Amino acid sequence: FPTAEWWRTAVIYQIYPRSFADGNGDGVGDLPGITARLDHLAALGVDAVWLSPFYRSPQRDAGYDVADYRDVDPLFGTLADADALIARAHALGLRVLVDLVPNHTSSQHAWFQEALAAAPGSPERARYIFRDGRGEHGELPPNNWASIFGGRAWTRVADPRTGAQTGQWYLHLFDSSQPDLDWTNPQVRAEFEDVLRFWLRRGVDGFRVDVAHGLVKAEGLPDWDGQVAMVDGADPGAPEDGATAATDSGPMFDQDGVHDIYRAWRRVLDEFDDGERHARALVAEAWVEPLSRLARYVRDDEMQQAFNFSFLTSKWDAAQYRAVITESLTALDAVGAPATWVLSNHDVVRHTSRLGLAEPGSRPNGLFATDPQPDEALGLRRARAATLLMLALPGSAYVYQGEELGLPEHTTLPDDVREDPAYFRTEHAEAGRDGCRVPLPWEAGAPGFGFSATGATWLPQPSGWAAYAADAQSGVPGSTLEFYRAALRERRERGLGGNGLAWVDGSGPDVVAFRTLGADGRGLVVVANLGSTATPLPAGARVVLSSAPLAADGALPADTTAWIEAERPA
Ligand code: ISL
Repeated sequence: FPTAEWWRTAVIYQIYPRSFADGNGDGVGDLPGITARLDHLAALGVDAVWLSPFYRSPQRDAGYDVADYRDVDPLFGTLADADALIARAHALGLRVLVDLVPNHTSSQHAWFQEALAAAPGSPERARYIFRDGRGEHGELPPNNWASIFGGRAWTRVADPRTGAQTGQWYLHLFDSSQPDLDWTNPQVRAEFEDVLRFWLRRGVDGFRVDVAHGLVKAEGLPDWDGQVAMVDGADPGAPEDGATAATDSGPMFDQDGVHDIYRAWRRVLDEFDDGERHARALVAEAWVEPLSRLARYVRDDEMQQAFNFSFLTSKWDAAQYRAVITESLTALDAVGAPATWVLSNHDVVRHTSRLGLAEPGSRPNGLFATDPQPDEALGLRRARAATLLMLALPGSAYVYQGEELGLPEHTTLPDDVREDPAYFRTEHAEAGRDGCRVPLPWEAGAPGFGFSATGATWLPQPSGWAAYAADAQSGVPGSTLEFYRAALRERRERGLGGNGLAWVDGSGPDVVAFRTLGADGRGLVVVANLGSTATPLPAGARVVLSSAPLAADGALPADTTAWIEAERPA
């Protein structure tokens, strides 16, 4: 591996294990399935993979409900399979990040089972957030907090002495099967530091930290009347120039005390530094605004990266893109951390579909069959344009599995196959996130498009997905897969991502244009046309890559990005 700070410019590919590839034919993806398909990722040209949780879990929230942090769920394989995956990835030059879920455990975790059996005030209960209820008989929840998945954030338990449902309440920011840990408890801190060491010893290169902004709650758990939302959609009240608005994240998120936890984790990772401090990375999943607040998670003695969701939640609007990019670079430069860019993940509507909606920010948490259907051709065109823009930006970029195939959201899932707790807890007001979690199509002609040898898939795939299959696109000029491969190859060869950018003006309000410089000293001009009419490129422009063919007269069509060789270094 070339540098200790590989993550500064890395392209990191998110694997959602249950939907990537199935090795044992049961219709659910697994670790051996992933290992067998890692060549696809090496050929794609990414630097690292991040695996969503594969730990022992009752799968009430697709593995984000962990019952044992030191074991692999039988659904996904064994610890030996995890070791084999890590070894194969490293042999291919891919770093491996694993997901860590520290905000809550599964209710099936041994600690929570012990807590249920123990008395109020016991050390067992003190690892979680148990409180007496309000009201004369404790029949009202301790405060008014709502779960991010809908419904209240508290569940009442049985009194362990009588067995009657008259006991204390426990806090769960997510599903009731995901009780929140109490991070003021030193046992909790010690346990997770040990879990980090467990996976570091197995060779992982770092961790994506789930709900990193949620671990510490405001003292006294005060009532709050603000809105919790799973994903912030385009805020209708946001300023037109697109700058992200400061939001009050409430007493459950982004408390100052959370940073001590990450400073301690940083020291744990440094124990494994092999003389290359910072080679092992921590990545915060933190929906925190404004970006100057997010930047606090990536100070030098904390994490290396934080997902910057402002790009994902941006409208298809050049002014907003420019504002988001400027604001991101400014906030992160101030702390010496790389910017990160994300367009999709397992929690949001795939950007191919999102960008084909009349209002790209609407319904971030899943689409119903009854919603206005996205224009898939337009969405894919914009998705490719957004990707080419993203891959030239300074910093690190994330690719969610299937994005390289141009996969759209599954917008017509039958309701009876949905599994996301958000669908149930909102009483179907939210469709939930299943539509972006559909098993990948690998082979156009095989049952289940080659996801598993038996053709089984845990969620149904749309019948039209043969055209998206990896083997149908591989080697086909102009396919989305070949487009991603070309862009990633070019990014790598030039060493893009490590330098800043300089805005290029003069192309009109609907164009985002900038110059940047590769590590090889070659300059690149990036022009993204987010408007509805073609825009001319500079005379004699040498186009390195474009997200769609140029017009006959050489102009850059609507919803298209081009990379142009810069005559002079940027
Ligand atoms: O906190 C939020 C808004 O302020 C949410 O957006 C939250 O950060 C997000 O829902 C967290 O998602 C992660 O944790 C969940 C899990 O269901 C998701 O899949 C995961 O990405 C609970 O573990």
